[in-house]
Amino acid sequence: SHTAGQKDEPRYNKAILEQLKILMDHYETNKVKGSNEHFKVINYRKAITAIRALDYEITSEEMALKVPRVGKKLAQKIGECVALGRIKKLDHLNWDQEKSKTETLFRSVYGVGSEKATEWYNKGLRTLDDLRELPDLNKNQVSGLKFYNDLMKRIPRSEVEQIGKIVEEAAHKLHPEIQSQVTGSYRRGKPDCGDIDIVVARPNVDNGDELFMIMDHILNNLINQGFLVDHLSLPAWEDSMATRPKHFKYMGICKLAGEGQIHRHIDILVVPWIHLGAVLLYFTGNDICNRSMRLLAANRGMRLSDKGLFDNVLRGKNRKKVNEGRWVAGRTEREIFDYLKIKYLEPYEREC
Ligand code: DCP
Ligand code: MG
Ligand code: MN
Repeated sequence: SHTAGQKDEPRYNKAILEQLKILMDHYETNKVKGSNEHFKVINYRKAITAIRALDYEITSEEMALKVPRVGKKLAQKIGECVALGRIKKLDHLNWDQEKSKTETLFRSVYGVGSEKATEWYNKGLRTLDDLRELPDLNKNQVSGLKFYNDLMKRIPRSEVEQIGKIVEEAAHKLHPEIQSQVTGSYRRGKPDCGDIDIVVARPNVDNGDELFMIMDHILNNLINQGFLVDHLSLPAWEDSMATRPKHFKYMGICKLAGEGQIHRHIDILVVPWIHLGAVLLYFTGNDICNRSMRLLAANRGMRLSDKGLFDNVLRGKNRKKVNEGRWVAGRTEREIFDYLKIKYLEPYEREC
């Protein structure tokens, strides 16, 4: 998973933050796929971020309600915390602090999800060194553990830029017309990033063979110069029956040349020109913004994916779609916003 690096200890609202985090971890650990626990976790995360940014103490439920991202239910819990010293809900939970802490630690390793974390905890494993001795780790988990300390560190914008230039140069060496853009949290203007997300496309090229060749060339160049040091996931040629042109995704570990450089997680996408807007929109995020745009599209009988916006989507029972719909937008981001009839959001406005 992509976990942010350690933040400074908060100066204000310490108890509130601590207890909300415990509840959030509880819902994260116990969430059932597709249940509303998932949204609960998102709401908690948003509220915690907002409270962490405050430069004053919250002393009442009313004050809590005025904090952006804090809704009624959460404000009530915060009210309990300031009045009683403890959120009541915590007493009702079968809260196992060691279990939760350990599972959170395990989940912070690249390639480890909730199920694995629980399985390992139940087997009696407690530390990262315990995990390192497991004989059946997959390739991602091995790399995640090997580079754990480096990957936990945030990447300053200046370094993201340097890394972006290296990929762009490799692309331009093949053809100067090829475009390479850094997306993700960098494009949203964050001061530092968890990883580097790069989207590559060549004007008017949608053909899978050519896109695969572009990816292949860029990767070989980056491997040869010693920039890519480990691979998490290589682009593959599966799903040849797909109705839309294919995307190629690479995930790996890179490191800039020179002393004292840190291993970084890099994602590179090579995509059809016709889908570039949809990919930029998806890969710029953030994930919550993506989710609400998809929901908005669905509410209008449309479907939004990283391949574009589709209209006339037929849905049957349980809103299950029965056809793909007709592709109506996706060459540019603006096209998608326009078709959905919503105001264009600049990347830095997509912090939902
Ligand atoms: N994304 C998504 N849903 C996911 C994962 C990713 O919609 N489950 C989209 C939105 C993200 C983008 O892909 O913004 C890039 O994914 P990252 O995990 O790299 O997230 P960010 O770049 O936004 O943040 P970070 O700084 O942690 O890398
Ligand atoms: Mg990112
Ligand atoms: Mn990423």
